[in-house]
Amino acid sequence: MPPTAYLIYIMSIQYTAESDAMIPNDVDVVVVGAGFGGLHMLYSLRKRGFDAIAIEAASDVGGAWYWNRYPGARCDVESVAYSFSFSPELDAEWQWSERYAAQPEIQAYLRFTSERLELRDHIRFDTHVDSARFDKESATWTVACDTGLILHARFCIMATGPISVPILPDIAGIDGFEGEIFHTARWPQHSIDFAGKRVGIIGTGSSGTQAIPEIAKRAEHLTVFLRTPNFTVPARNEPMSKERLNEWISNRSNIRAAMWRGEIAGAGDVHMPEELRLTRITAAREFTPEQRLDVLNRRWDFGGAVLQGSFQDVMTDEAVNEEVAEFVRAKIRAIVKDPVKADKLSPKGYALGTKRLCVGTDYYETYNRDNVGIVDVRATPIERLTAQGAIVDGEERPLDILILATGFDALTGALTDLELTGEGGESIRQVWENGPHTYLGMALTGFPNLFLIGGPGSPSVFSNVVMTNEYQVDFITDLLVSMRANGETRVSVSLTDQDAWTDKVNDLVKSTLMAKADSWYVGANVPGKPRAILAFMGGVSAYRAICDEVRTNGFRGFRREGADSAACSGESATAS
Ligand code: NA7
Repeated sequence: MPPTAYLIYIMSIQYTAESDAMIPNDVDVVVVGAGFGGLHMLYSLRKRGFDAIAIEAASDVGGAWYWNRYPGARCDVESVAYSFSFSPELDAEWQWSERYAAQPEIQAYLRFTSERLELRDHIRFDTHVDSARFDKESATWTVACDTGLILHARFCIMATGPISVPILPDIAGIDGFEGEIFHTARWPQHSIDFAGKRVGIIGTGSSGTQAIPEIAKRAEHLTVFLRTPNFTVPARNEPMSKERLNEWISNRSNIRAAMWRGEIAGAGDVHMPEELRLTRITAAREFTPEQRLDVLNRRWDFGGAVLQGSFQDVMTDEAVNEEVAEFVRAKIRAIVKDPVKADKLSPKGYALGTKRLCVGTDYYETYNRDNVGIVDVRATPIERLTAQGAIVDGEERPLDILILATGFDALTGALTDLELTGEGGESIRQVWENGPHTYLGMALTGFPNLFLIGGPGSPSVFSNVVMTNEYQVDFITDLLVSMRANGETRVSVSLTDQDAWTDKVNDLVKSTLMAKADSWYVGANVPGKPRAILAFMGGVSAYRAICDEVRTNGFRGFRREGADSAACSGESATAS
């Protein structure tokens, strides 16, 4: 062995031996990820006596809220709704300061949660899971990490988050650019000095839309390289008023119940007047044109993503959707003074909401600043990057900083990126070659004892993910508790049940406008990714009803076996 290789070998042994001394190698459950889903999963299992640990690639808790710390990063679900509901202690001891929480406050909330619930000693930070392999004989998972840590666990739970793998644009010359480059989803811990800098930003989804107004305030000049303009609605964020806080505290169990019934989405409507909220269950044709305009104006003024739910048929009726879309375009024309810029910013060619509606603050207003310009990269693409800037239309535009707000390999990326191998030796990458297949969005055939939280086939990004995650955590915990009580060691799902669920997920999108747009919701933003709807569109209420029914019928569809393989349970979900 050459001396350097030997040194690296020794160092890795010492590192593993020292750093992992406190972590047992054989545990009941490995939870991958310490964001909202992973933290709650860890707590829930440990509370019920399981020996569970979490592995987290970042240096702290937070998941997406650890990494996405770009200027302006803020949640588009209202803070009170974007909180855990399972813990009276957390409810009592934490107060949100704004209607929509910014990234630092959400990360602080998750740090507080991890401390208050005494979870931190059970999380291995700065550790990336490279592979997880199921061993048929022992019915255990072997989880291998980049630090050399290897864990053997009965169950493996992937709480890896729907938006955790950023994607980079394929631009010629990017490696030779000598300025600074940042991806919004890998933002550095230190603050970045934009003063006097010429900044470029690629991407105008939720991340770009939030970052642009903040960076424009500080930079000498900001060039927005715009490919597809998005529909952006004003957040109308504000400090949390005493009245709203009190209303939430005194009424939160009712509000949460209404969220579970699907009556409140949590994306702006928590404190919305009842009669305005109810328009979302009424077809647009039930209103006169004047009434419809009034509803749209009131919802626009109220702020948040509530415009998408203005009427029951916004996402299913093209004409209704176009009326709402044109309402937003009229707002853009009214706000943006330069008509050329306004036209460039006006979304066309796809229905509102089929690409995620962006919720911003002063987004369109920012384009009235003299220091903000737009390059329409469909008309004039970035030909290449040079050491000092970008060549567009044959001319070099000097740049000191380039920001990539270019999105994620959403929902599946975090799973297909690692070597996740099932009982037959096939990787998840192979079995999802034509799109993700799951049972209830929580389990998949050929991968016994593996569960997903917030993954494909669950309501995930079409819901308040905190709520959906909570439900899945409860479901999985109950299943594991029940298995332990019965002495069962292995749980799997059949291909028939998985196919039936996947068909249901795919069928739901067919009657909506969502199927027609090229969005990350259908994997269209990643070259080569199979086109398939990535999440369950039926809503949290329907999802919960289906899973409750499965649960009360002995976790139907989950085939459970004892150590001696004698005891089996969980008839097929499609058997009845
Ligand atoms: P998104 O919503 O996927 O937005 C990515 C943006 O980057 C979008 O405007 C893309 O344009 C643009 N993009 C990507 N690649 C390129 C290239 N090569 N050239 C020009 N423009 C490009 O990601 P976000 O991070 O903003 O938001 C993701 C979710 O995180 C969000 O919905 C919230 O749930 C939180 P395109 O539309 O593809 O033409």
